[in-house]
Amino acid sequence: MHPDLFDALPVPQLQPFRLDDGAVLLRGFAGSDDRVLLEEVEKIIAVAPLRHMITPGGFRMSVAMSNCGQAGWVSDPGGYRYDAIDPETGKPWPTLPAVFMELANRAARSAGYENFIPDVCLVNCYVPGTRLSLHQDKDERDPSAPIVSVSLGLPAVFLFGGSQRSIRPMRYTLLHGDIVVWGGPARYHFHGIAPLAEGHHAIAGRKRINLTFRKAL
Ligand code: MD3
Ligand code: FE
Repeated sequence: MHPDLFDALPVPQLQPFRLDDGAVLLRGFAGSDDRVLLEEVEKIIAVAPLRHMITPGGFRMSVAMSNCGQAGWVSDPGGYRYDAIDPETGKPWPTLPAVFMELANRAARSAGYENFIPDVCLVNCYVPGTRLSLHQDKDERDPSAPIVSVSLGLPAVFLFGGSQRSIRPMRYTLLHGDIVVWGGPARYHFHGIAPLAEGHHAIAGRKRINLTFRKAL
């Protein structure tokens, strides 16, 4: 059997795995919604194209990004912000698809967060070689709301550090269909993605898509 055929098999849902205080890994939680999710991503990026944003330090980000929802996360030489208008198109971001909302809400509930209603979904697109250096997510208004992240396509090595950059990160492989709910103290920990390895995924092809659902406004 060609190894890619395994990618199409459903991932069994294991026990929720505690990564840290407030951080829960739900293996394969999005596995049965994968095709619909990727179709919705295609529709989003047809309206709000993937782009490499520029950091406030002047560097072009390795990850290609887009957003949907009431606002989108944007970076430019002026800084980071959530903006209701996509600066590339001058138009509002596409709306959050119902299947996105429902999945994020169910995942948050499984991790103990009732009534999680995200207003933003950041879409990250990785190809082999793409990386995301260690950072904290601090641009969201409500610190009590978790972030829900959904991994699709090629596997990635997730780097999970601590409250200071100097703490050496743990490494976890995130697979197609995995969801992580980040709340509690872990919500503000440093994290990143190691350079994506070469590969091909049966459904997503030569890329990894990460969706992060946030209550940003
Ligand atoms: C831990 N994305 O978009 S998802 C990001 O795979 C981001 O694209 C990575 O970091 C990716 O900001 C990692 C997992 C994740 C997302 C948000 C977090 C982990 C987090 C916020 C706080 C702590
Ligand atoms: Fe992040």
